[in-house]
This record gives sequence, structure tokens and C-alpha cells, in this order.
Amino acid sequence: MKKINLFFTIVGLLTLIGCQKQTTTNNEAQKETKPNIIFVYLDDLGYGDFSANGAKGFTTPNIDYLANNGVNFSNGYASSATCTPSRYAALTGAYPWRNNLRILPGTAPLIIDTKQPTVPKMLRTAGYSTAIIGKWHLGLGSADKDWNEHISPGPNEVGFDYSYIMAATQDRVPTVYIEDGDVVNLDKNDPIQIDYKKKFEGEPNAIDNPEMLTMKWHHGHNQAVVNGIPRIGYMKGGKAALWSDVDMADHFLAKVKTYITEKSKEDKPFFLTYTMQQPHVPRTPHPRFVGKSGKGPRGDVILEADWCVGELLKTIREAGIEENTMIIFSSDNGPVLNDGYYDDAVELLGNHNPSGGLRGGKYSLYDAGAHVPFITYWKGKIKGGKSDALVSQLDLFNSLASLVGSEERTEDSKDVLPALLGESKEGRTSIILEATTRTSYRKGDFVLIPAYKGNKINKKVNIELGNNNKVQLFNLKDDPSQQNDIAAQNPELVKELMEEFTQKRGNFNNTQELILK
Ligand code: NG6
Ligand code: CA
Repeated sequence: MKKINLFFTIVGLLTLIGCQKQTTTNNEAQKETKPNIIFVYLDDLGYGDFSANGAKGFTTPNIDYLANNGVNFSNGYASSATCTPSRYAALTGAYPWRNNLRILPGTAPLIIDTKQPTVPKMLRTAGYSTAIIGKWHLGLGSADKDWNEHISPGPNEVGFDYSYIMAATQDRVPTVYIEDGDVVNLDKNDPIQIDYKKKFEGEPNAIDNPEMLTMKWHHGHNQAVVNGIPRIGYMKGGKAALWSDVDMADHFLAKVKTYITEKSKEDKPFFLTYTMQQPHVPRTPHPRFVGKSGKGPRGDVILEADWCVGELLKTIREAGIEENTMIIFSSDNGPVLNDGYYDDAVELLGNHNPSGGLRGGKYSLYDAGAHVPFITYWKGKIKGGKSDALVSQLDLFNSLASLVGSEERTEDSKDVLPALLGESKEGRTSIILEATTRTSYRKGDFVLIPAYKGNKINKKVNIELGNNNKVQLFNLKDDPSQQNDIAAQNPELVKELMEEFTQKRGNFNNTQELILK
């Protein structure tokens, strides 16, 4: 009897050892093919807004760390020169102009079809836990949603297991956090009402109550007043749920830390989209960062964002997952100084150039609109270096699918995984770029801007839009600041690129006429 027991015990032990060995091997393999993926996405950070890309007057040691120890792309693009379209493209791998997307009001319904493929859905099918923490700005629920009920569909219905978000932007109401579809700290006795057209009787607003303002508005931003800051849209109620602007960075970061620490203990890899609000307006640095950049609030919140990147790195180190975590760092569109508030961004700029010398900025079809910081970092896997490969946030879908062994692909995304891993200097060959529904075509080093009519400059933000009444052609390699329009000298090339562009772009549904010449 004893002998039989001993036999079973030994067999049991051997099986156990075998299983453990098997698990270790799986984990090792998983580290290579299914790393945790953290997409760090800033709001309006320009190509030149961190010191590794030439920022002047302040330093960003943590973003620089990623850039210097990972791949720093000199031709990395958002799909667009504004937020909503870029975020849509990054999360779905689909061109936003196919749906004529533009900046959404805070009340907009969800614009991603719940049946559409998305990066988080694809990764979830591949075995990932998925989360988004930070800015959303892709609409929520239906157009007539009640903010006091569960809000759906939203991020949780398009692939994120967990979401902790602001609905739109920091300058738009509602100024509350939403966790998995429910407003955080909502007092049902003080219901939230939002209106983008009508003010609420008896509620203060920026025009009638200037004495309440701690920040002055320059254009727009003259409706609800929350925490002394004038906003876009009117809001009533929800007092207990209002966010604190100066604590926003710490608040999202705390959620990020908790998420990473918890998920790192589980067997499954995770995909975290960490969408920071900086340096979008209103720029509200925590008092720790006030005055630290010498560039006013815009510089101070860039330092704050850089500190958050440092904390993120610390968190993955402490969790012991730095070697199986890939970080992708980028921005949703190019820079703007005055985006509707007086905050000294223009006055204190000095010799800092947020676009790193590229022409235009946010809203612009010139290069600074969508040409953004783009860095990949993965300790032990990605070797440090620079890359001039042409890559886009649109490519996250097919590249990450390829990384994790998923068969899913989208039509507009390209698999540029070898470039993202620093193994190849080859990216995509061409891309259609978008700025407030106008589109241009980059192929290789050339960029073709169709003959858009309309204002040359957006005077409020003081940015050149790219409209010129005639077709423009630039060679970005020789002329990164787009000073020499070479269309007239290259009629054949213009014709060839225009044909390719119109064929790829398909039916125009633009508000501005495209003049083919
Ligand atoms: C514009 C706002 C601007 C900013 C932008 C969205 C005005 C006058 N301007 O309409 O301040 O909020 O929308 O920025 O209201 S984005 O980065 O989210 O696209
Ligand atoms: Ca933005």
C-alpha cells in the first residue's frame, strides 16, 4: 500500500515539475511575442517639444530616455492635425477622412462603430487585458445621452476591458471623470446637465461672470466656468463629481500605476492606452511644476508630462516587467501656442520651436500638423537609435497584430513592425494626411498639397493652414520647413502624385473644394 502511495507521489511530483517547466517556457516565449504594450499618447505635443528633438530652455529627461534608448522616428505621423481623427485612426487602423471626421463636441455620440475592428479588440482576442486611462474624445453613448445613467456604448464597447476617461478635452464640459461608463462621484441629487448651445438659467458663465475667472479666454472658451476656468459648452450640476484641473495628471497617473501593478501579477499580457491631457489647453500644471520651465504653463505641463513618463518607467521597473513591455510614445497632432486662452505661451516662447522647425502646426496641412514625436521603447529588445522610416499611428493595428501573431489586418494600416522594433529602416511608402477635413499626400520624401481655397492663416491661433489656391509640392528631405514649393518645376511628378492621390483618396466629401490642376 505504502509503495503504491510513494509511486503516485513521485509521479505527481514529476508531473508538477513538468508543468512548471512548461509554464516557465510559455512565459519566456510570451515575453518575446506578446509583451505588455503601453501606448502613451500626448495631446498637442509638437515634434520639437522634447529636448532629444531640440527643445530649447527646458529639458525632458524621461521622454529623452525613451528616445535615446529606443527608436526615435524622424518621420512619424498622426493621421491628422487634430485630435478626434487622429485618435480614431490610432485605435482603429482606418483613415478618418473616410468618415469625414472632425473635432467632436463633448456631447457627441460614439463615432467608432461597435462592430468595427479596433486595436484593443484585436489584442483582446490575442489574449490581452485592455485599458484606456486619460482623454477619450471619440464620443460616448447616443447624442441624447443622460450623463446621470450608465453611458454606453463607449470605450468598453469597442475593446477596452477597463476605462477611466475624460469624455472629450480638458477645455470642454462635462468636466468629470468617467469610469467604465459611469461618472465618478456623481451625486444623484445634483444631476449633470450639458448643453453646447443654451446656457442654463442661474448658472454662471464666462461672459456674464468675468469676476469668477482665474484664466482669461482669448477665443471660444466663454461658456461654463469650472474651477475658475472658462470652458466650451454649458454645464449644470454634478458639483461633487467635478475634476480638479491641477490634479489631473496625478489622478490619471495613479490609475495607471494601479492598473500596471495589478496586471503585472497576472498571467495575461496587457495593452494600456495612457492618453495624457498635456500640453492641450487649459494648461494647468500642478503647483509642483509651476514656473519650472521658464516658458509659462505650456512648458510647465510638458515638464509635468515628462515627469509622468518617468513615473511610468519606475512603475514598470518596480513591477519587474520592463523587459517585456513595449512602450509607444506619440502625440495626436502638432503644436499650437494660443489655442483660446491667454497663458503666456507666445510671450515666453523665446528660442524654443515647438514644431522643431516644421511648417505650420495644429490644424495645418503643412508638415507640423501631423508630423509628431514618435518613439518606441522595449528594454533588451529594441536597440537605441534614430530612424527615418515613414510610420504612422494608423500602422499600430497591423504592426501590433503581426507582433502578437494575430491574423487580423485593416486596409489602411501597414505592417511596419520591423521599423517599430528598430530592425529595419523601411516603413510605409506613402500616406494620406488630414487637417480639418482637407487631405494631402506624402510619398517618399515628397508631399503634395492640393489647391485648397480658403484662409491661408487661421488668425486666431496664428497658424498657416496650408491653403494656397494652387497645388504645392515639397521635398521634405531637402526642405523640412517647406520653404520651397517645387510644383512649378515638376509638372510630371505633380501629375503622377495627384493621380495616385485621387485614386487612393476616392470620393471627396470635403467642405472645401479640391481643385485639380
Ligand atoms: C477647438 C478649440 C480648441 C481645442 C480644439 C480641440 C475653440 C475656439 N477652439 O475647437 O481650443 O479645444 O478644438 O483640440 O473652441 S484637439 O486637440 O482636441 O483637437
Ligand atoms: Ca490634440
